Amino acid sequence: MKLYGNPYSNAARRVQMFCEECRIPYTYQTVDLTKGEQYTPEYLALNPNGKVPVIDDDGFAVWESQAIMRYLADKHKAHAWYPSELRARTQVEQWLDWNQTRLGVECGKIMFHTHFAGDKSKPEVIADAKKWLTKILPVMDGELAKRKYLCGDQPTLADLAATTNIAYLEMCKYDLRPYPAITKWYGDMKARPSFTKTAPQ
Ligand SMILES: N[C@@H](CCC(=O)N[C@@H](CS)C(=O)NCC(=O)O)C(=O)O
Repeated sequence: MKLYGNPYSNAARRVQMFCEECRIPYTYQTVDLTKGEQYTPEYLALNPNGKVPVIDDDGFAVWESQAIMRYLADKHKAHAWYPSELRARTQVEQWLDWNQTRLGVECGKIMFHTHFAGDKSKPEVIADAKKWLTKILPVMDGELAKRKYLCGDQPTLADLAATTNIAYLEMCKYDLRPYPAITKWYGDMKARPSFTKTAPQ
């Protein structure tokens, strides 16, 4: 399987972390987003969105990081990461959706306007995202105060996905100290070899 990603992409990183966690064999193809490699006809044939990640699994292309994770988890029967029991799976789905539609949106804005937008950086977008995070992060902190990981005693796909978004906040020197349960959880996730292995150099 070929994974097309970029080390600074939170979305690509969560897929790579999952491959590392489950020892799923993959070759990593770096897509240079600054050179527009995501818009070449060859790349767009794999992912018409012009974004990373995408996988090419023996001719089967899948894009959207969390869809890729689900596909790989089912394919490799990684039930601990993506349970088959209905309610346990639904909790993972719930946090994955929350990650994409709530947490990730604001973390992405902060990361882009802090590190990538250059002279197009908009401080007002960062300020607005930070305002939203004061509503979003307490939800996560409150739930993590009740259990070690988002869905229980063991990490799941949801923890990997959220970790790469919180890592964006750390790269932007966002102060997580007001959220002790997130801080503790993030420390645990960072201690995993899959986090170190996938860190941008
Ligand atoms: N929802 C998508 C997000 C993909 C995405 O936005 N990727 C960014 C990097 S994190 C990208 O490739 N940006 C390049 C561009 O927009 O030109 C996923 O989870 O896979």
